[in-house]
Amino acid sequence: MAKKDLDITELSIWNDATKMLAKAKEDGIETAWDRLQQQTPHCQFGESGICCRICTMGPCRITSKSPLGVCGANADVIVARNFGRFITGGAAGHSDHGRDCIEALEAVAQNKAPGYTIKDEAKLFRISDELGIPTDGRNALAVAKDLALEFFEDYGTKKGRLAFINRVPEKQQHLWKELGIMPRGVDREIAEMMHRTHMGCDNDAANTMLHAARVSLADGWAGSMIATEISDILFGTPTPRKATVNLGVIKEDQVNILVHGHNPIVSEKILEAVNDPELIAFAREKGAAGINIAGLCCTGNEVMARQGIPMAGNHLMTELSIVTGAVELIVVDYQCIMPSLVQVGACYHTQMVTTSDKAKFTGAQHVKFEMHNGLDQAKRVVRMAIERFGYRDASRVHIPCAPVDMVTGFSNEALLSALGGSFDPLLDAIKAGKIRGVVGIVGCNNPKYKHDHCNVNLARELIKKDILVLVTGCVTTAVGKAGLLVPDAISQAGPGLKKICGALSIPPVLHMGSCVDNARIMQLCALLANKLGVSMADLPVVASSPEWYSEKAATIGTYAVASGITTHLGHPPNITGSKLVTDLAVSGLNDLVGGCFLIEPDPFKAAAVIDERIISKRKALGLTA
Ligand code: XCC
Ligand code: SF4
Repeated sequence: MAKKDLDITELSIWNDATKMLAKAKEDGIETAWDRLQQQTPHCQFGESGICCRICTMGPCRITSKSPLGVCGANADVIVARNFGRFITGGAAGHSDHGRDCIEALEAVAQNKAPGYTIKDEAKLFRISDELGIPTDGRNALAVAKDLALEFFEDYGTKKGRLAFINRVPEKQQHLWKELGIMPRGVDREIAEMMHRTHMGCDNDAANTMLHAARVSLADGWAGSMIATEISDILFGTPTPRKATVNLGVIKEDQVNILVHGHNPIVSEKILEAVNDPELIAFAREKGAAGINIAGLCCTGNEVMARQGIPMAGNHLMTELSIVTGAVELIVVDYQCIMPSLVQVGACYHTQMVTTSDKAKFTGAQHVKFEMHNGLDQAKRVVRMAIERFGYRDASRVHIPCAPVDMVTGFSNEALLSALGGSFDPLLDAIKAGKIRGVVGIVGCNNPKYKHDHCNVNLARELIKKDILVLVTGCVTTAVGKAGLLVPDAISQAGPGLKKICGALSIPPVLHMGSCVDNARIMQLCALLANKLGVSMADLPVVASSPEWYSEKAATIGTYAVASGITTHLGHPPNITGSKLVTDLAVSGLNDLVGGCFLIEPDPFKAAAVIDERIISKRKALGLTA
């Protein structure tokens, strides 16, 4: 069936995106939006979660005429199993990234990682103290070795207890024990979900859903949290700094290298290589004014939050960044990298380079990064980019706009120091109703929505209501482009938020990092709950992922909910084929863990629903609405 032409102006709220979409069309390039159209309408069985492919007596699809799979599994069981595996995919992604960070820390501790160092020794000692690792009179590398070992044990089956569990308020810990969802170890919960969802195991949907919560908690309070803390130790804890955002950060007269993926271990070395005087001289020889590095997605968030590296775009901008015709090379690690980038790159002169054996792409060049050769490999990649500059066709270059300013780098440490060394002023502001609540808006883009429409408008609506907004992941780029990540944005905030942020000279929307850095938001909530002596579920805090797409985003939402924080999603996961599972997600969980999912695609309505939640939490704490 012939599809009608897409109306480009309806696909994104951004000029840089629509201009590049028009250019893509001219250049004959297919994008995610085109392919979405080809895939629409989606398979209803898949969309509602009632297709089971777990064994070869099937695949089975549930209909009114065939309500049971061959084995006798009903829609509830099938939906819960599919959701369980979905969450497990996300937890595995974050947590394996965390494991790579532990291996990096260990290699540094063993002097096997030339060029990598411990940038934040104070944090290394602080966290080691927190976890009971002796630090007195010991050198940093010895402590780092013990810390790496402590974290490795979080992945095993033997210890049975997460290193950071003491960060979780006691009320939550008690509840998790009661419900049997206290996470014991990252790999254990992940493997157990795969076991439970094998044919003939966990055939009680609610029980499977509880284990999904447990898997997600192992991600939030171990896998992701470890990734964040080690990245800070190795590359520095983010502090507020200026950066710029949108496709305008790509420079017409320079060699442009984009870093994409999630783990800063690769991108930090590329950044170092880009500043190498020899390579800069080589770039000049080739006729470029210099070498420019910019980020995409979460690796972009990592190097932006720590080093102020400009951000070219979020998930749906990755293909479009190549369409500028000015990108010599994209170097990736893993996660959220569209395989189409290889083909789009081939339409220009853009080289795609992969670096992890976990994420090879047919058609891309593989330059394997390991801890012992990181900087050398980075230099090789930068050299390749410089060589590509000679193949650029100037007549096909179009950089569609000028970059927008933003401020990044609000780690909890940075927030604490902005507040003068104590979270009390933040709590006082919340109690006084100047800041009525806090909402973390996180996650992705999805071509099913007008690109960034929900991400941006939800943030705008919330700050108007004196709600402090924290962002991570691809939402960062959206609100950054909208001008919400600068102190001047307080002009768009309600009077209370305006006053507080104005006094502190901070934006009303704070960038806290990448997706694994949602662990920072969890830690902040735990700190606030502990200070108030309440459970995390009592806080006037809500999470949101308006335009999410990935398994990881669903896992983040689930660990937030399981930690007591109600989470708004623009659309439900593929669970609507089971009333039992859907009811559990959107209300039943509330009685169990103190939080549940709210589903609302419209950002303006979502802001109202989120606000209602915040009002009810405030009232329950005896505060004014
Ligand atoms: Fe991926 Fe982290 Fe989503 Fe962006 S926000 S599309 S998961 S890069 Ni995590
Ligand atoms: Fe069908 Fe049951 Fe096999 Fe799933 S596990 S494919 S429902 S027979």
